Amino acid sequence: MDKKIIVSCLIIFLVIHVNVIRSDIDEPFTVQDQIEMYQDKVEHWLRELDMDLREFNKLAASLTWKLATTPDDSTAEHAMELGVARNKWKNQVCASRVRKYWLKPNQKRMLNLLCRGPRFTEELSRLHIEIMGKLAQTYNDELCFTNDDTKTLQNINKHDQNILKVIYPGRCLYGEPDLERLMKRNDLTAKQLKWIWTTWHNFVGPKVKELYPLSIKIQNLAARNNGYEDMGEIWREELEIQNLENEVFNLYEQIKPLYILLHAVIRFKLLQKYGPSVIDPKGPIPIHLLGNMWGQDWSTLIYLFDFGYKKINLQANLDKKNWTVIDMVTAAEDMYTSLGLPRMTDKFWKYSIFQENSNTSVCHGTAANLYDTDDFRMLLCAKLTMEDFYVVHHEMGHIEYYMAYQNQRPMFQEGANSAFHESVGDAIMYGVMVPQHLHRLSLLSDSELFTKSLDHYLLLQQALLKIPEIAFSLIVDKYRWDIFKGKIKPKDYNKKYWELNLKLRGIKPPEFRSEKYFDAGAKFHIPDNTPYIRYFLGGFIQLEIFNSLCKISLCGKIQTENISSSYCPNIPLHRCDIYGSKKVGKKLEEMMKLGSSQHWSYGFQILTGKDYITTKPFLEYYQPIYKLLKYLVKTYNITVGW
Ligand code: X8Z
Ligand code: ZN
Repeated sequence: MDKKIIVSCLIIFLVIHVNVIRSDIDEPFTVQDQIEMYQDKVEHWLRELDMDLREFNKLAASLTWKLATTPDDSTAEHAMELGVARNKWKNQVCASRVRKYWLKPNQKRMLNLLCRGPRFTEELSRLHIEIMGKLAQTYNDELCFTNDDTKTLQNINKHDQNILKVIYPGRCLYGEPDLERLMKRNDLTAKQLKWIWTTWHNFVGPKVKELYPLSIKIQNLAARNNGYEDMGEIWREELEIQNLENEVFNLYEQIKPLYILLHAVIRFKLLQKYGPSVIDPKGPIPIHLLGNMWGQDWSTLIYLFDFGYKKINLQANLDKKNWTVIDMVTAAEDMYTSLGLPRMTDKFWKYSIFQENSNTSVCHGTAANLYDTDDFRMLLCAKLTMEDFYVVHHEMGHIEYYMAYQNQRPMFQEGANSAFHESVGDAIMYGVMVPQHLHRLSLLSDSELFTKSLDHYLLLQQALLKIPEIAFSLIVDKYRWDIFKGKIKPKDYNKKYWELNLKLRGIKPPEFRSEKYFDAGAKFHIPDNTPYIRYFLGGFIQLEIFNSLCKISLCGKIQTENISSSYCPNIPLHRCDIYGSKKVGKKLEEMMKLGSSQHWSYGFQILTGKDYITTKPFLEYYQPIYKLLKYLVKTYNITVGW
């Protein structure tokens, strides 16, 4: 649609729909009558706002998709005009005088959700959109190697010049997925890994730092303009958890013993591989050795463990299957539909992008809700790997959530909160990573299914993915909350980032990193300005959900502490096969279809029988790994801590 048409349509909406409820109600009625009439009037107004929102959401989603896949200047301009118009509309709607105490609870909730958050003036909103666009683009820039780059690499590669065949002068690579994938290779030397890590961080961090402090200032101005202390307060408010800042540290303390043991054992294994000249046996782990650019997912390090004479290797089994990426998506869809959840739509199959080399601008896994009938899409640059098999399930979880709440009014077409949205796919993935289902997918052979060490192998695979992610996600947002508060200043960005890494997860950079760099800026969600504590909370919520789904599949209903069924088999959580249970899908859908119409605790109660998040299922699931790690520490006299 032409930009001018969009904007003029929006202005018509504004004139019609804003301030309708300003007129006062006539007197000769009882208070109850007046309240009811007022509520009706407000309802009428809200229905009109619904229409506006539906239109805004649809236009914004289609522009965001275009920007992520085939960006051009005119789409960016449209997105800017739409953003400014949406902001103006919100400011006007939220300036309306409303008697909140007379509203129905859902009306109050709708207006609260709509009017919370930053308040941008038009000028600020333009600047904000422009800066955010540039920041996000920085992350997607290609890194083209010069002669000098390749020379330094050749010095490193004295003995094996060709191992990094992909890097030569003039060659261009992306951070995601190209360099990210190189960091996962276990055939590279520590020096090569360090080279890749520093090349990416040196390339992207400084560019992000040029704009980042300004982006913080703009967001804080808009936050204060609506009565908040800073933007961090707004980010936390979205989760609707009292005292979130303390609560997350409280949760982390409970799983820290597990993290510290995993850290100790991994450091020990890396020490065996690289030797004490590369890794200090008692100190923090250098980040480039962890099999992941950001040290957030250590699952590629599973090869360091020996599980007896019969080595299980899921990746090797996946390779043998000759699947395409599409087959992976179909297998994920089959998992969801087996639970009675809806299939992916025709538009999903028509418009989604799954493959690597698809020439999209963004390669970070994304699930898009186009807010148009049956239009849900996935954007991935996937290869046939177990990691991408996980990402496919993760993104499909978002899409099932979109589908479940599509009949809610537009303001409630969101997750219960962002952490719930991040949890659905991962809860289902816990159900995929059980022996029975992997065997069903022929990712485990008949004989492997009865291997003694299978449980340990699968649990360790999950532990290496999930436990480091929890520590990382806490750092990423603690860091940004402190930046928003002004406790961390631009001149200390890097120092403070590495201090947090050292303190909370015992990880250090490959070498001293000056303030010329901005290493946090080399992670997608920083230039993309996406809050990250959702993944921290999600780490616990997904196991709360999976635990409950498991009980439903086994016993037909949820088990609460007080009421437990007398006839319910006691199967360990990591062996719970939920595939095919329609009751599971029904219960999950019951929670998901609420969208954001209720506080998250309401849906959580339906699903789990309680209204608060604990670490209990998490600790229960990883209990065998905790024991295994303790055993390894004792047997090999491994140093713990850093
Ligand atoms: O960003 C994602 C998803 C999209 S919501 C692919 N994740 C986090 C990350 O990659 O850093 C999933 C796990 C953590
Ligand atoms: Zn996600």
